Amino acid sequence: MNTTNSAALFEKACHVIPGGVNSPVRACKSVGCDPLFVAKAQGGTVIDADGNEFIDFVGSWGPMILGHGHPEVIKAIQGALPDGTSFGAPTASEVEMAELVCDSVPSIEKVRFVSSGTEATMSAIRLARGYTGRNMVIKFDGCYHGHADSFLVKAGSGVATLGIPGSPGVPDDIVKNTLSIPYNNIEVLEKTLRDASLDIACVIIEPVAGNMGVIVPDMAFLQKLRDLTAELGIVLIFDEVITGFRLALGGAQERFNIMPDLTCLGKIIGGGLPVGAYGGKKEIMDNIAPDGPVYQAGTLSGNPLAMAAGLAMLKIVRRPGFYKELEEKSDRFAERLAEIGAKAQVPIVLNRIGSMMTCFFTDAPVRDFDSAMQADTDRYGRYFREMLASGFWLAPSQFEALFISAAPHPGTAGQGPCSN
Ligand code: HOZ
Repeated sequence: MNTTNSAALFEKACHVIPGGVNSPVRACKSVGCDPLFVAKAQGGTVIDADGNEFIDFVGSWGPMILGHGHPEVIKAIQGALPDGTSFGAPTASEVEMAELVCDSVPSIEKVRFVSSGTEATMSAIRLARGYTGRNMVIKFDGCYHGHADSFLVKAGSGVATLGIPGSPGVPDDIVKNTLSIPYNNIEVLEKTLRDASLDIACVIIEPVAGNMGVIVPDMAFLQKLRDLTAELGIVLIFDEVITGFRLALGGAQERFNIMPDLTCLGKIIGGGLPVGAYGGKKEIMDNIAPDGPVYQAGTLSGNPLAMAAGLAMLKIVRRPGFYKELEEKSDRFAERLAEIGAKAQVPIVLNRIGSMMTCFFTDAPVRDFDSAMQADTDRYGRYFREMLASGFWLAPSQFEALFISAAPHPGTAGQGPCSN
């Protein structure tokens, strides 16, 4: 594969951008190669700066559930463009978008838009602290909630991929208010939440972990978490930045029928443009300024182009049959992957729910951060490089998810779900 242009761009980038990339996992360090630079993407295909074509299973780390450049999303952005790109004032489109989100996600009664998933999670814990008057945040080992100070304790995603224990620059005074406990462990959960000395404001969890590879929680664990937090007056936050509008229209909470108090969203709701959101019960959301004293703001929040893209995306995924068709497509893909894995005669555990999955190179079940970390990351690196050479664009880390999109497979004439 000719990668001359990508190599030259990376060389130039390293002089002016730390590590040559604007987000660490993109550097491909853990899979033993340099990054390819993307020139464009269309449907289920990504094309690099040298003209190499790949079938895309990253989908920009989750947002591109329709594939790239869906005509209705592009048309919506083009339609909004002549009217202006930012006003810093309310618009009709953000009201329509808020109505669609409240209507789609069962536990959300009111929603505030921000510009990224990180902003959504950091705002949600501030709100939970303001609402309860308590300080401590409980998270789970290997879950990743963006890069705000409070969350960089035993975090997944790039922090796990690069083997970084935490991060310099995060004051001890902040980290002491975050406690990370094992995912899927009911005993530790109950003991921790019942410890009154901890002054717990909230528990934040990925209701399906996607940042230590995909790990589906035991339903008994998730239900216990809901029951205990309700009993103890602790705010339960679902970080559905990945799972929102991915596992069902109403996200993991709809799929599992377990409702959090607050939900964080991102990725898919922006239709490929930068949008995050946090929402939940009116009683809690009404504490946000200007209605209440918990301050949170943003010049580009509810940006008109991003709202246009998000609205177009949500209107498509809300069409009848969208998630059923995506599920069936993902079933077929996972079956094929399992067959190939069986033939390869290497230890593989495939964790999957809906259109998100991870192939772990290990022979033991992967149900928490410790078991995920047992996976053979060198083997994943070899697998990644061989798949890339064969035309498959995968996440450059064992500790991420593979996403199936609704875009038609390249080379097939068929339409994706609800493409009309
Ligand atoms: N949440 C994504 C990782 N699972 C973000 C990718 C990145 O860090 O760039």
